[in-house]
Amino acid sequence: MIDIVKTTPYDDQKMGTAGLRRKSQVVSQPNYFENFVQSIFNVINPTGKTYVIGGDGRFYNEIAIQKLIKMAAANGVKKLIVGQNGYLSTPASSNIILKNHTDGGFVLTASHNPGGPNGDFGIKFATETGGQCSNTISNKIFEQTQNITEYKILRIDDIKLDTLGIQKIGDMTLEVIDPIKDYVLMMQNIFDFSAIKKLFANGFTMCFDAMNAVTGPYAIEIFENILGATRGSVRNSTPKPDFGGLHPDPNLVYAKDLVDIMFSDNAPDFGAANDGDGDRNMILGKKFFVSPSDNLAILTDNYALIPGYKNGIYGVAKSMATSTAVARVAEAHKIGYYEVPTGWKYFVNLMDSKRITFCGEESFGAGSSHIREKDGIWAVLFWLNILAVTGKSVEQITREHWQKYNRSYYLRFDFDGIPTDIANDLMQNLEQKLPSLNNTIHGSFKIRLAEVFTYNDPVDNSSTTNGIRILMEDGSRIVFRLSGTSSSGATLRVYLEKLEKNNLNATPRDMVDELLKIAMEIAEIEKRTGKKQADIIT
Ligand code: VG1
Ligand code: CO
Repeated sequence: MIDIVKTTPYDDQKMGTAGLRRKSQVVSQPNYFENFVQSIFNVINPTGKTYVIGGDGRFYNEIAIQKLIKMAAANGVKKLIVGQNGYLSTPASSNIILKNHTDGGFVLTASHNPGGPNGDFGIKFATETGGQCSNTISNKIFEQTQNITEYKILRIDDIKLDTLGIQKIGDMTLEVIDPIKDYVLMMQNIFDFSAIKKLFANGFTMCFDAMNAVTGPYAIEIFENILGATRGSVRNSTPKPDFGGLHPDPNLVYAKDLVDIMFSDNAPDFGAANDGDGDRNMILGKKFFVSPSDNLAILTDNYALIPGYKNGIYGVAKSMATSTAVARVAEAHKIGYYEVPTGWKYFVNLMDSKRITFCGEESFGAGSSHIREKDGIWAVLFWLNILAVTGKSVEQITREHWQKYNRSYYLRFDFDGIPTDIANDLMQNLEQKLPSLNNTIHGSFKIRLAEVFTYNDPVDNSSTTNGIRILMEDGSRIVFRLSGTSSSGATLRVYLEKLEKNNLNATPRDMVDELLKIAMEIAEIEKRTGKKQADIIT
């Protein structure tokens, strides 16, 4: 029986950089999740359509997925494809959407944010493109959330999601699928699995940290079972609702155990980690870290070594805040190059129109047009493939890259938990100052251009502004943005890039120090936020 439940709006259901992300306690308020889901259904008119559903297994996933299935049935959805036990990584979900030509999908995740009752929960909504919905759609959904008065839900017992196969929920078909199988097939079609198998057979060692999140089972299957990495190469491999207390953000700060292993004397040859929903990656060599911006540049430069790309790539795109390392590679290979606002949704049109094949962000995200999301395990396999066919180490590959293309020293400084009005004022004040900054000299830097970044999408002609960039004459840059994924308060992100042609062996912190001082001063960070230094540096 369909229940029509009366409800009243919540005013905070606007999607950010990647879906809706809120404290678990906020999402579990009465009707909060239902309001948001019904608002999506009101916009997309789901009658007779097919959607994919999965999640990263975090706290509230089980409850949310039951609600979502019952609401889909009540709203006339024809078919749902659901990952077994409610699990699907974000990249696996994108693949299922595309492979089955479905009308879209839902991933229940707050991605790299912590989980648990005191952590965060979230929902990413994808369209038939396999990528997250555009701003136009998310604005329409927000409008619905502001006017919602009722939602529809099927009044039935909870649905069992542990057995593969097809069942009927009212008039709707529900298919529970293996979350891993199709993903593995896709990876086997891109990479040289036999070369990587040989690499492991010859004693190559790796440590992959799944951070108690969704990629554990994928990583065990691919790296250990299929490719033959030693048992135990994958750590923290069982998804847990609170990620075992870990913050599943694969960077030098939060993946500390892995970093300690990789910087110890008996480090394995290769290290990597993924985030909560499996779309981010961190790459490490023996006592060596590859910055995400360099990662994108290196993968792009080496595309021809990978079977799936050996016939050529269309082009490459990066988020504006990402370092310019990949721009130099694009120029050398004479391929298309684009800069978009932060967030994977901006890459989708470029991939669909065959303008780009690869894309990436400084926030540990890289991917290609095999799907419409970033893909953590894809990046790891890409490296394994490079290492297998070149016989070189991670460090060697990266150092040779710098020799060839110069080095963009790069760090991101996050100032967390700033009251929203203070953060907005800071950005506004900075914006007003921009014209007066052009051509001014600050220590050893001269500002060439200070501007609000505006992206004009070449496909749908939409225009989006995202952050402020200060470009120096020598190719160095300072970028300011407010985060669109924090679940409370505001996070100011300051991205610093120092371009170096000769000094290739310094530490990034030293190299960007002067830029940091300039950034602090221009944006009046200490005066306005009271913070003398960043909370997190990645
Ligand atoms: C952050 C990153 C951005 C990324 C987004 C979603 O957004 O900076 O590059 O696309 O998270 O990643 P923001 O607005 O907080 O800077 V995921 O892995 O959390 O979906
Ligand atoms: Co993620």
